[in-house]
Order: sequence, then C-alpha cells, then structure tokens
Amino acid sequence: MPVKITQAKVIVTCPDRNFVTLKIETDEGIYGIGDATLNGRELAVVSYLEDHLIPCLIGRDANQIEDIWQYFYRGAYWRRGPVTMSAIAAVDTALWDIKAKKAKLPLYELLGGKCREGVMVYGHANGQDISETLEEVSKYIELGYKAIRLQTGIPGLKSTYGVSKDKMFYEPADANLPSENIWSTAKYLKHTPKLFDKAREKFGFDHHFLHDIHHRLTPIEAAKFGKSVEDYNLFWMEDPTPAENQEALRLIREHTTTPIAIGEIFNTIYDAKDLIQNQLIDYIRTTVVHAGGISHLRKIAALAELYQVRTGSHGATDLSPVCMGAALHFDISVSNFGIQEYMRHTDKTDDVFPHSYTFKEGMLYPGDVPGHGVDIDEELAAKYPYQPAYLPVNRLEDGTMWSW
Ligand code: KDG
Ligand code: MG
Repeated sequence: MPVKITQAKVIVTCPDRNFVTLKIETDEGIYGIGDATLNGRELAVVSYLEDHLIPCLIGRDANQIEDIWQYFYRGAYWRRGPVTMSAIAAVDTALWDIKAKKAKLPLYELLGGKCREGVMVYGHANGQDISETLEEVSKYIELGYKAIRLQTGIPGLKSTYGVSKDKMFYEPADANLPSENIWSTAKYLKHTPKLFDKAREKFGFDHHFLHDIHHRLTPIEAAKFGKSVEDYNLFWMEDPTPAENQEALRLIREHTTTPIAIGEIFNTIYDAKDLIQNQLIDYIRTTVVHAGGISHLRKIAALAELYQVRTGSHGATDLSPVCMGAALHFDISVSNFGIQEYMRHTDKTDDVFPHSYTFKEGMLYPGDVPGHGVDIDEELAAKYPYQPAYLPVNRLEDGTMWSW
C-alpha cells in the first residue's frame, strides 16, 4: 500500500550550533526526519530543499526510497556537489526513518541486521601543547574510549586546526565572518611526531590513536609525515593532502605504511571510486548527511568492501544527532565497518534532538526503537534561531591562501 507524503518542512535551529533538519509527514501519521546540515553553508541547503525538492515530494509514495533518490539525482540534470547531496541525503534519511517506523523495526533490521554488537567510536583529545593534549587523552581513556584522535597546538603558530577552547565539543565554525589561521608545514612536521612519541611513552600501545592533517600537506610532505610516525602505530592519518588530486595518494602509499583515511568532504561514490579501486586509502569517511543519505552510503561501502577498504564516517559536532543516529544503523549493518567518529554534542543540542543511541565503554549503540531513533523537539528548536557562523580560512605565514 502506498504511503503518501502529505507535508515536508525544514527546521533550522541553533542549540549551541546551527542544524538543518527535514521532517517528512505522511497520510498514515508517521513522520521521518533527516539531517541536512552543511557547516557554514546551511541556508543554501534550506533553499535547495524548500524551493526545489519539497514541491516535488508532496504526493509521492514514501515507500519508493530508491526511485525518489534517482528522481532527485538523475532527474535534476545538475548532479553532485555538497548542497545537492546534503538535500538528497535529508530526504533519503527521513524516508528510511518512515519505512522502519512503519515496519515497527529499528532501521538496522531493514539494512540486513546487525553485523556486530556495537560501534567503536573515536573521541577528540586536543590541547594547546603536548602536555595538555595528553591530559585530555587520559580523560578519554577514563571514559572508556578505545580510540582517540590527538591534535595539538604548534609552537610559533597562534592557532591550528583541531585545537579548541572547549574540550568535549570542538566547534570550528566560530565567527560571523571567517576568522584566519596561520599555517607552517615546517613547524607542523617538526612538532607533531613528538606528540605521538610522548603519547605512546605515557599510554603504551593498547589504545588506537588517530590524527587529522586536514588537507594541509603536499604529497611528499605527507609521505614524510606518515613515515615519521610509523613507530607509533597510528590507526590512521586523515586527509594528508587535498584529494582533488587523487593520483597524489599513490606517491604517499609508496613511502609509508601509516593507514590513510579520506572522504569527509566527498559527496558521491564517484569522488571515492578511484581511491577505493586503486587501494590508495584504507578508510572511507563519507557520511550519511554529505554523501546522499543511507542509500548512497551503502553503495560506497559495498564498493569499498571489494577492496578491503573499511568505513570510518565523519562525525564532527556539525553533523546533527539525526545524522549520528542514522550513521549508527549504517555502521552496525555493513560488514566492512571500521570506526565511527564521535564528537559529543552539547546538552542543549541533545535536548533538541532526543535520541535512543547510547555510549558505553568506547562503543555507541543505536538502540532498538523503530526508525533511526532520533527525533526533534520542534518547540524547543524554535527557541534557538539560526546564527550566522563560518568555518575559518587558513594562510601561510607570508599570506598565501592555503587549505584549512
Ligand atoms: O565542518 C567541518 C568539520 O566537520 C571538520 O573540520 C571536522 O575534519 C573534521 C573531522 O575530522 O572531524
Ligand atoms: Mg577531518
């Protein structure tokens, strides 16, 4: 029996940071929600949804998730890109939520069932200097984390990616016009291996340590970095070099066995396919929200499975609890799951998005309520209006624009 879509609306709220949520309602009274947040470009996705997708959604059969996906992807003529794919992702996630609620099953059951008991996550330890980062690592270990990302300030640089005032809730979008960071590759390469040297000396090798380079190195510099940290057995180095030039990864691979994770700014399987098929990465970091939703992410994971590439989805604070909830159902049901990033949301955010997922001893569990298990309290959401906020930009010491 068809389930008719009767209404769809976009809810923008800022409980400590901006989130864009799509809510789709049906004639059966069942609704579903999807995350459409694109950090620093939120309103572009709102317009894409309100002006272009929602008018075409009304009256359609909510059961036909794949057909609706293809209608918006192929049918638009203009394909791909973060705005388009975040909007399609929100529709897809909301429709999966509806289908699972209608079946009275947790979403993972419709995706093939559980492949594991829980989802290993990594948290973020960051500090102005090495000793501060190590103190943060201790806190994560006390909380039970098995995997931790380590970032530290660099002597001689006022600010750097990954180091924030707020420890548990890292928030890079910090100003209503972009703030400016200064970068020096030489200073970074000299300092960062010391962080992992001290961390292994203090904590041993029982925990997974990760690191995000955030697209800042050239291929040969990235190769050098990967080699310099091999003794510290990193779980991965992330975004070692900008991935528009995918051939560059071959050079890095030739020089180091430090595993590589890429994909948080990818939007489709086409962005990822060469890296996967040539085995130039070990982990693919595409997300439910920025890569076309659960339907498309599962296709990426299926391709990656053929090449022993595992998933490691992005999960920064700017991906809403709706994305996190959906991601956990994906994570628990794909066979080649690797790890899930988990930056905690603030209490204010969690209050706006009540959810069934829970954290225990370094793992997240999606819960067993029907759907993806995340809701939105619209009354509360309305109390936190949108606040313009940009991600920073990055320049070299001589003023040259660089990758942030
Ligand atoms: O919005 C951008 C952030 O999500 C991103 O900079 C965080 O690189 C990131 C990460 O690995 O979580
Ligand atoms: Mg990253």
